[in-house]
Amino acid sequence: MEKVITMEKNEVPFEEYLAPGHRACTGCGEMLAVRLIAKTLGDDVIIANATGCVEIVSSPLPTTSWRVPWIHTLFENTSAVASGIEAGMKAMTRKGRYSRKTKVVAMGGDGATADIGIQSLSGALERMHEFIYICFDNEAYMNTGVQRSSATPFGASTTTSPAGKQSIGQMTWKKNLPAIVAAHDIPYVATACPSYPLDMINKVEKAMKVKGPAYIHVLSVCPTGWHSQSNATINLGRLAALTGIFPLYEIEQGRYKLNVDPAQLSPIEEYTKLQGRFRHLPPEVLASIQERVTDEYVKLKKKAAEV
Ligand SMILES: Cc1ncc(C[n+]2csc(CCOP(=O)(O)OP(=O)(O)O)c2C)c(N)n1
Repeated sequence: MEKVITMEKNEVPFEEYLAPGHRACTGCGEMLAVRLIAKTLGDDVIIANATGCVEIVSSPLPTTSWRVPWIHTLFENTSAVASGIEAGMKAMTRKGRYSRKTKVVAMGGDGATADIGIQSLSGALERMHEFIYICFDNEAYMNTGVQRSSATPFGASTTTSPAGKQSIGQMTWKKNLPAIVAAHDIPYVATACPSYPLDMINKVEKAMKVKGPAYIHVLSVCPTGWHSQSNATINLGRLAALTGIFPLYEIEQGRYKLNVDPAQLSPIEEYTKLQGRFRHLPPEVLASIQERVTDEYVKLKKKAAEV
């Protein structure tokens, strides 16, 4: 059987590198993304995985769902571990003791990436290590009980930004991590979502060919933390792109390209009304979120129009 079936054939690679039987919640968008990404990466890969949902559900001792080399890392050092593996392989190749082109991949949640591990990520990007960093963004610290992160969207209720008489939920706007990563001038940055599986696979394939660091930011719908129906996961991922709340785009050598660009954005309520974390929001707050989303989308479109 052919190893990697490319986008042109509109098919998904057949092999499974994430075994069935992991312990993710029903309807987890993140594990769907991990499975598709693992299929695309293939077996010549070493994965450094920060603590978080992906790590916890895939490696309860003494078992593992991983069929490829995989190491559990700390939040703070995931990108440093990946850097070390890549540098070590390079040195061994130079000495003629290693001849494979093994891909090094680092993975972490939004807490691991945008908050606790951002320093080692920034260092690895600045040193231009040849690795792929994938952030699985479920928009909170989910495995520890839905605490807010800097990637939690404005207005979302979490256990540490609870909606109530004193607060409308998260009071800050979602940190724009792809923009922070892009500021390192690395060759490839993309956003993706498993609701658009072929687009996501295509981006992983591109990232694998990059000389230097590549970064993919994956929106990972989380029914447990978002208080959404488990069968709404795929639809929510689509609505995130169609409302402009989570636009799908890539930045290749500094050039922006929108991958899903509807003629008209859907109103954000189509997305927010399906999630309990936004249920408390009054119309005026929803209107201000709508305004911000539209403004940000216009800015992104302008960047994509630049040649
Ligand atoms: C330095 C450090 N701080 C805090 C923790 C506790 N902790 C374990 S998992 C986790 C949340 C991780 O959130 P995220 O990276 O978004 O991953 P998710 O669980 O949502 O997949 C935290 C805070 C820790 N293990 N190490």
